[in-house]
Amino acid sequence: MRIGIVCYPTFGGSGVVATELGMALADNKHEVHFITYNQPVRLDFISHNLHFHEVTMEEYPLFQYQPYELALSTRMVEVVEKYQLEILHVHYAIPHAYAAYMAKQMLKEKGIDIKVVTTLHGTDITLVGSHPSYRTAVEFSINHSDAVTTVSQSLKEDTLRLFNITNDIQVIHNFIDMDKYDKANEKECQRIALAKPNERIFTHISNFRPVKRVEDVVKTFAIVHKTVPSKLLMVGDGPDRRDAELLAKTLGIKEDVIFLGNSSEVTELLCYTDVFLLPSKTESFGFAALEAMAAEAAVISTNTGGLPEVNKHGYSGYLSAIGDVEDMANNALKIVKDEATLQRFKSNAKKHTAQFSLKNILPVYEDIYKSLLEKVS
Ligand code: GMT
Repeated sequence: MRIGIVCYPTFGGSGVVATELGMALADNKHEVHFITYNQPVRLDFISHNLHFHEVTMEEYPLFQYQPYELALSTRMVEVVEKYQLEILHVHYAIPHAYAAYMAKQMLKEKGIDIKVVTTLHGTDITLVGSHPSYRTAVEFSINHSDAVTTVSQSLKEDTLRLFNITNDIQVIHNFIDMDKYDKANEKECQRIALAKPNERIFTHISNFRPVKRVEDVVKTFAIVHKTVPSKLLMVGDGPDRRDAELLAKTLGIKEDVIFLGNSSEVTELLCYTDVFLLPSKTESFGFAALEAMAAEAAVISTNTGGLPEVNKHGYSGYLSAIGDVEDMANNALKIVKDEATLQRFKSNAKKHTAQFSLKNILPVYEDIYKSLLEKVS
């Protein structure tokens, strides 16, 4: 099939999932075209069946805000026509689903029936999408997509609760390419570069936005650090990074909290990790936690949104109420208290990711595309 993928090209979960999906589809002999404003960060190669089309914008002094969705829908029309795409798979409703609807209408005028699949990722529904400034347009574009998917059951329920949805929604969990992690696990992990042999390594990866509650990461770690020699790796960048750095200093643990900034070497960094911390306020799925589990890290997270669908309480890690750093720290201490318990949680975490394996999830997306192409409109 010839498939266009529209996503944010950044380190955010939706862009990462969309890029991994596109690369896996290309591996499976489909022709994949990414349409976005930059080459996606995880797209590390372009091949004969994997293409990238940049969306460019014309600056004009009258515009206080650049009309990105206009440029995006124009580019979608061009690429669909030029490469005879059959499917447009847009990730994150705002503004991608809306722009895809416009592209679909423009293509219809030219006698082309492009099928639009919208995958909802989380904040496009829970935080931003349901805001009165966007709600009507988001609801319209969900209802006018040819197929709609959410990355968790919890996000489906949120979507049905927050919008008046007349379309079907299929839940397709985020996935992981187990082979990639198995290969990474085979490599020798140079832990000693970051921590002493007796130290436990905790990791947090995010875009450091308020929804991630990065200060809770530092507070949780500070409690654990009092009794267990340990290091905290903070991977990513964003508005709350500075506050987290200041908090680590105030709590007197600055030397053991390492801020690494954004990284494309997530698999390599996760190989050091014993426990992954994700104390988010809301999380439709928690792809970062799934990646950590695939790299054999136990997970301490909140029990919000789709996290209970990913992290199994008492098995792959523990779930706590939002903001309850004492509980998160106590749970972390239960995991790292002795080597045997830690190894059991780490291995359970890895086992639990099997149900999210690319091998299981990719055919589900392919089936959606196929069934749309079989439909006569
Ligand atoms: O978590 C973020 O801030 C990034 C955001 C995104 O859209 O890029 O992530 C969302 O999509 C991910 C992939 O499906 C999910 O794993 C994240 O849970 C979800 N984030 C939230 O719901 C806050």
